[in-house]
Amino acid sequence: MNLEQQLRKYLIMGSQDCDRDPLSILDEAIEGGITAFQFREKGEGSLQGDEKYQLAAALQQRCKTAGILFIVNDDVDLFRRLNAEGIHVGQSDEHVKGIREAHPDAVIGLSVSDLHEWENSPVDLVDYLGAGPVYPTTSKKDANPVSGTEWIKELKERQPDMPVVGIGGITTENAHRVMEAGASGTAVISAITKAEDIRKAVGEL
Ligand code: TZP
Ligand code: MG
Repeated sequence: MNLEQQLRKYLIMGSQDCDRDPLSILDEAIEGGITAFQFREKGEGSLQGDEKYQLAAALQQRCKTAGILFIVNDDVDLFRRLNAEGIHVGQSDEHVKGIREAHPDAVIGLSVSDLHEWENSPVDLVDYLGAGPVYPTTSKKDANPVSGTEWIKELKERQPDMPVVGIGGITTENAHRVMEAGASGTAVISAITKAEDIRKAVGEL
């Protein structure tokens, strides 16, 4: 699988997103057919320190066994300590240039919410872009204004060869619109973590 294919069904999750054991949620999502996983331990109720590390390491092991791309959100130290395949950063996170210099082979993802962010980002140094929030989301308290699927189209016009994943408020119902706009994949939290039947939800995405 190339990176674009790996980004197709992208689960983002931390313990704060889970009403039950994160490992069993990940297992069910893997059975359902996710292709990438991002460990995003962040916000109210999230784990810190060794608890965070232990959970990340356990989730990473599951991904390794299943052959699924494992990406760490934000935390460059954790990414290094785990020797993870990839890191996803936002606009305010540690600068992409330094990460790229130290880790030439890492998969680096960058969030861009609007043209101003895109113009001011080192987009040539990253491997994929996260575009959104495409729709309103309740999973991220400080989310930017909704960008709609138009933003994905615009990014693909500007950088046709750059894989883009849509993020924010994506459900089994609207995921097709994100793909039709040119995205390589859909990155979701609640559509999977809050699904009654996780395997089915991943299949429908
Ligand atoms: N970044 C932009 S929106 C978002 C993140 C991490 C949250 C996505 O969660 P959900 O539940 O899929 O809307
Ligand atoms: Mg961030």
